[in-house]
Amino acid sequence: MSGCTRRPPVILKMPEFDPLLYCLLEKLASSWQSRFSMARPLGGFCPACRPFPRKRIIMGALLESIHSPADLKRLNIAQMTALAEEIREFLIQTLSKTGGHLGPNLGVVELTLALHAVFNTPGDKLLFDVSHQAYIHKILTGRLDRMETIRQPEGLNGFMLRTESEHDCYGAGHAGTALSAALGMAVARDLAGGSEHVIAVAGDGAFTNGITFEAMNNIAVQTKRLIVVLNDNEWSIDRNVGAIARYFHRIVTNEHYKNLHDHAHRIIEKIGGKTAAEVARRAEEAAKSMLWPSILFEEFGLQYYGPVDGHNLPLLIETFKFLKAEKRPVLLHVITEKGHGFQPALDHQKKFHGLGPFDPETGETKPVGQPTYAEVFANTLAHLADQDEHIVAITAAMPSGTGLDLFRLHHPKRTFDVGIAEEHAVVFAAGMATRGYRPVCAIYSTFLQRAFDCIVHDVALQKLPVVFCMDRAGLSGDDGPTHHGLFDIMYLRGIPEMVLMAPTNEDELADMLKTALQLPGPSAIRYPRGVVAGVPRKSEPLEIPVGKAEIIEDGSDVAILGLGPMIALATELASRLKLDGYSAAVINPRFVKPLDREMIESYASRVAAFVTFEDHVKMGGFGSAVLEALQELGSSVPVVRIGWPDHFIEHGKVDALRARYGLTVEAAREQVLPLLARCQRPTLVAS
Ligand SMILES: Cc1ncc(C[n+]2csc(CCOP(=O)(O)OP(=O)(O)O)c2C)c(N)n1
Repeated sequence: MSGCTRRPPVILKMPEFDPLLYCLLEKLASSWQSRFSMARPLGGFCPACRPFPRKRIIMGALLESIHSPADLKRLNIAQMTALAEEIREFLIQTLSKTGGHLGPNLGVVELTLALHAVFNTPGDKLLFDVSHQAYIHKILTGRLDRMETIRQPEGLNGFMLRTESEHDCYGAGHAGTALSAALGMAVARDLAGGSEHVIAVAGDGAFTNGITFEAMNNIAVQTKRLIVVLNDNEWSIDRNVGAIARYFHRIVTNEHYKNLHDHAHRIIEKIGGKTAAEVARRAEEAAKSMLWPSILFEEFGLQYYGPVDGHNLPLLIETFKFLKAEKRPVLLHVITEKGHGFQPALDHQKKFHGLGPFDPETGETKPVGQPTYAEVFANTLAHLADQDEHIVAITAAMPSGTGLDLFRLHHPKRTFDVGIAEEHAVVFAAGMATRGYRPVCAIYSTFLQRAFDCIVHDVALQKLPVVFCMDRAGLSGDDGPTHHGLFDIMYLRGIPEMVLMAPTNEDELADMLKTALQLPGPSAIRYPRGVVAGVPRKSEPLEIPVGKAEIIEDGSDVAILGLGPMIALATELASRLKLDGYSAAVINPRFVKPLDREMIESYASRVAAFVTFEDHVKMGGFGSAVLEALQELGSSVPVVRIGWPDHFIEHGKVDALRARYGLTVEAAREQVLPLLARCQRPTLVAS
């Protein structure tokens, strides 16, 4: 069992993939006083070693010595290879406590080491698409000692942030931006007469995104020097989809690839001990031998190199040295394995894309107990689709996140994963709706932002009955500002024809889905990340009257409206105000649009104040809708709006951030009490 745990500095190369032989040799090597380690062949371990046994060392000696990319550059190849293993170990250990994007980062350890060994950030500009795979970049650029704070309150962000380090030249979190931003930097450099290199690393998933192709359409026209690295692991979060993914797959599985790769490998092996000029010549030879005609990229004007083994550090380093001197835009196709070196991540690719804390030995996570809103949504939709063959479900590369992989089990032919292509997803839905189908677009609130114009122009303007199911509406917590779903009310509320709902619990989510699917025009339902409220469920969802709020409790001093799960705060505030001697109404608005104006009018004539709670920015949100309605009704009853301020909210724990920004019962009470005291006598005096 101990055969897989050694990671000392001298590297032996294994010619063939044979896990059993590998482990035997490794055991032998370890008995030679740990002087040797071997580059593990791609994927898999011998049966005796599963699951991957590891001696838990938080930080190896090499890793400890890395405080900046300059420290990395002082290491030789053997040390860098050993460092790669130390980094893997460190990532597994650290993320087992913090959670995070383990699989993507394990896949780019060698790639990131090679990039930092060859290029010089912050002078050279290194961009990662989405940047969920930038943990190694963070480690190498002076953030090693803070890695254990990643995604934790006050800690490092899980993505690249321009404010976090001078080495983070571009922030991201949404997919498809790296090539455009890199081109912008390259063109800015050209205009300013600079000489820095610009390198964009983007996954094969990012190449399903329109913006990536919009950038490719421009690269060769705009600059002569830009390096694009296609990090191809055949996975998005789920398996990558579409023609581009198939195209990449065909390149990689082509029989010539292996021959070319072996040839390049031999050349690189022979480089050791040569003069600088000879090294350069050999590197060029190696890179050229990786030239493989790719009509797609060549037509875009990018010189294509690859595919190369993304876990072969010497090969990557020599290739980047060669590409650095290229005087035309290039694309290097790198083949990596998501989760490389950690068997549980290889066995469960989707789960290890991004996850919470896990057992570092087995990869197991704690069961969540309650179902999630995503699961309730998907199961309800599957049930409704059993009764209506026109219901179809669309996801933009998030079948597991949105729950649609559950729907797909029941209705595989009516499930469409279109890749990371939110705009296309919406227009595709519009097209299906024109032909009598009832498309449901399951897209996270934050990613639907991409498709705003398509919702307006293609869906709403044509009054098409597309339903938008927005998971992760509200604060997303650990992921931070790129992923908080805090703007959807603001961007949907102003669209004519739109019906916008927010359920307070899972049973109401099912009712709203049923209701939405009966509507003649567009609608949207926003619901939060995570597990449901845990209320009893009806056996059949019921339609609810459109534009009608639910009065949970009547009252005459103050009307408290809690949108969606924020109803819990509304109920609690009502209890507190009752203790203060006030009569508080608790209202579940259900609809942001159309707003229940009758209800608002009726309370406006009775109460001294309204309070609105929403997990959304205040500006343009639900409280603003109430204010507008009151103004149009000619009422001057004040509204205390509790929501997120005009400020990008950092990552952290939801409760702590709510407390910091005043989304609490206490904060609401402090604001409303003076209004009640001024306008209304307490109806009850608490003893
Ligand atoms: C616009 C947008 N839609 C969806 C996502 C969710 N998402 C995050 S990473 C990812 C997959 C990216 O795949 P790839 O680019 O191949 O990178 P890998 O994780 O495989 O390294 C997706 C769909 C996102 N970040 N942005």
